[in-house]
Amino acid sequence: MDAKAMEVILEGSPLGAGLKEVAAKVLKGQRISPEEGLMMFETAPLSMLGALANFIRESKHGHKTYFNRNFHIEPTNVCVFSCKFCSYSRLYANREEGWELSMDDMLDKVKEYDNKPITEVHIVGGVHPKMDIHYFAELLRKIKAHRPGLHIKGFTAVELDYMFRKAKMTRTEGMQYLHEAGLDSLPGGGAEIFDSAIREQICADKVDAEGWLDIHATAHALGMHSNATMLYGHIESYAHRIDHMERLRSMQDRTGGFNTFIPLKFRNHDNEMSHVPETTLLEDLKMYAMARIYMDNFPHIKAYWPMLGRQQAQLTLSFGVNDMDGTIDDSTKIYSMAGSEEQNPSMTTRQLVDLIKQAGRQPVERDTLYNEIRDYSLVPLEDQANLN
Ligand code: V47
Ligand code: SF4
Repeated sequence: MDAKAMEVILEGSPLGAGLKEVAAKVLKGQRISPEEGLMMFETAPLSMLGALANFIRESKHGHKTYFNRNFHIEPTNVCVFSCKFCSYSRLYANREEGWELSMDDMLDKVKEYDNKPITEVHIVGGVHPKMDIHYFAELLRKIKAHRPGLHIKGFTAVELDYMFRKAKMTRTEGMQYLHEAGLDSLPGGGAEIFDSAIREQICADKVDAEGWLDIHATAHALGMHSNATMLYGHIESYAHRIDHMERLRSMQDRTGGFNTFIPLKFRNHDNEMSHVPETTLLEDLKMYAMARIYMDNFPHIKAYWPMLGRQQAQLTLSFGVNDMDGTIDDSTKIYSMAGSEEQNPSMTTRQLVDLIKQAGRQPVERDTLYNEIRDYSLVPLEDQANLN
């Protein structure tokens, strides 16, 4: 639907004047303020948010829905921090099963993909006191020596902050060192909710909002790209979500280095916040739609399908989302332990393509930086049968 048609529908709708005004701004491509964002969160019907978010998504990307072919390595589940929403911190506190992969284990994992058309490895894990920056630089060099073309997206700002401080390096020195060793970009984890009062209650001991933002700004200054996340649906309010998105949006105005915003739904299984109920599907769709509407300078909004489940991820494609992450092939535990929908998430290319097509969208394989690799709506059906 084009903007004109949407304006006509809005005009005849029973929405309040304030909401109609904000919706009209969105349709004209104008930025909404934090106050307007909060009003939308609090009062707008989901149908209106969905229509606006879908309008933006289709203006930016048409029906294109991106995914990549990637796999994850989780070096360890041991973590010195104690985030209350994390199933690892409970594990560590109880001295239950901790595990760590050796350098060879991790390289073997990379070698498993030797003849497969994978473009990215995503490395993220707990913060192990003995795995320092030099250890990880060595890992990066070895991966690059083995497969130079593989994009390495690795280490949350939480892991990096710990590594840099331990090595007594400035953020620029540390980032440069890892970048030279082979680190190409940063994933978006560790952001949680930036508000200090909420952070104090859910993840008091790890890097704060300013540190998280500064580490990403440091990467952007070196020409690296990164993602941003927000852990929502626990003890935060809509105002905290707006504050979080506002800080990211302002930083993006300055650096332009973020690729994707990924809202992460809080899952309450087996952690110290199990008493906090999880959000409903309606609330999740609202969150994705608001993310698309508010983050006007973020090119992409991603639904991380293992957390949401496949069918809900399909639904988000009509609520602003244009990226489905990847094939993943994940033997990692952080999400499955927290109660995510998928225990060992992995999809073949064929399954991902089908999932996107069933939702009426156009599947496009991308690399980490969103260069298009293959448009699967153009691949003949007989060739699609052989995708893996
Ligand atoms: O920061 C931990 C989250 C994040 C729970 O950049 C939980 O492409 C929900 O950021 N319920 C790490 N979430 C993962 C992450 C990520 C994932 C996929 C792709 C990308 C990307 C980034 O996992 C943590 C935290 O917010 N997390 N525990 C939980 N109970
Ligand atoms: Fe450690 Fe990350 Fe879990 Fe926090 S969320 S306890 S930093 S693994």
